[in-house]
Amino acid sequence: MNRIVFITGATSGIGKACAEAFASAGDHLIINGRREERLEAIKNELTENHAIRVLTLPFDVSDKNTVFDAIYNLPDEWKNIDILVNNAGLALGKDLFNDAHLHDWETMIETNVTGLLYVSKAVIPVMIKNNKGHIINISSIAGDFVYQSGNIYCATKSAVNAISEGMRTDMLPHNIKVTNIKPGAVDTEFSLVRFKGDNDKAAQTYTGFKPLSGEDIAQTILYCTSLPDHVCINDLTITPTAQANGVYFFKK
Ligand code: NDP
Ligand code: 8X3
Repeated sequence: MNRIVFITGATSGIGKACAEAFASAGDHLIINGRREERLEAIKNELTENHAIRVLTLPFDVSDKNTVFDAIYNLPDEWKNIDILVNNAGLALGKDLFNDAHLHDWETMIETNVTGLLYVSKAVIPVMIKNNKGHIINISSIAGDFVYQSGNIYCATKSAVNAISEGMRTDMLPHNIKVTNIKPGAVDTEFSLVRFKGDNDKAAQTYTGFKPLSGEDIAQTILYCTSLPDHVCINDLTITPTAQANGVYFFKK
């Protein structure tokens, strides 16, 4: 569709699937993540298979100066971002409040909340100038349902819910849509990261039912961005059929 789509956390999972979905739709991509070699591989693959342009923008979303430098210094042909997908995020640990590590809490808050704010603050001026734009914030069902040992991860996603509402309200005069997506269990590298490389624990998260895939979420996001100008999906909860909410699953 020839739009410029900026996706944070595009090196795996939902973000990578978004890059593939938008590329298939003919959009041009700015892809971010910390793992530069993965970004380059994704760029090569997407530009080989689609008639689109891809710009890699490796940075840590929680590094304030780097975020603003990278976005303010985008080449002219990349400045007019149409869609921002604030996807970069993580859970670190699944520990009771009293056992959890402060450093894990800090990293989750800095990435899921502060990083999302930095990237948004840097991108919004151009959307205001253009009097159009669409920001997709990847929250989670965990922002609505606090489960045992989810504590601060859930808190960061509750914060994303509130931030989305605040953004949407304040961006009304500027014709900028804000869509808050709340997925349930999606089989990505999320649990591997959460359990710090423990493959068995990560795999247990998705046993006994069919989880969502990154592509399921990406196709939903693509749909949200394909609606007429006057239509905005504000909030969208999407779970596997075997998941009723943040805590109830039917597992075989
Ligand atoms: P993945 O671990 O597969 O992907 C996470 C992405 O975020 C990676 O590309 C990673 O890239 C990037 N990332 C992490 N930290 C940073 C950082 N500091 N700066 C820039 N990029 C970063 O997990 P998912 O695809 O599942 O997660 C994507 C989003 O979806 C997250 O916000 C997560 O909270 C949310 N979510 C996930 C669900 C699930 O069940 N999987 C359910 C609900 C929401 P790199 O390491 O290269 O920096
Ligand atoms: C990820 C979904 O339920 O593992 O946001 O927290 S959950």
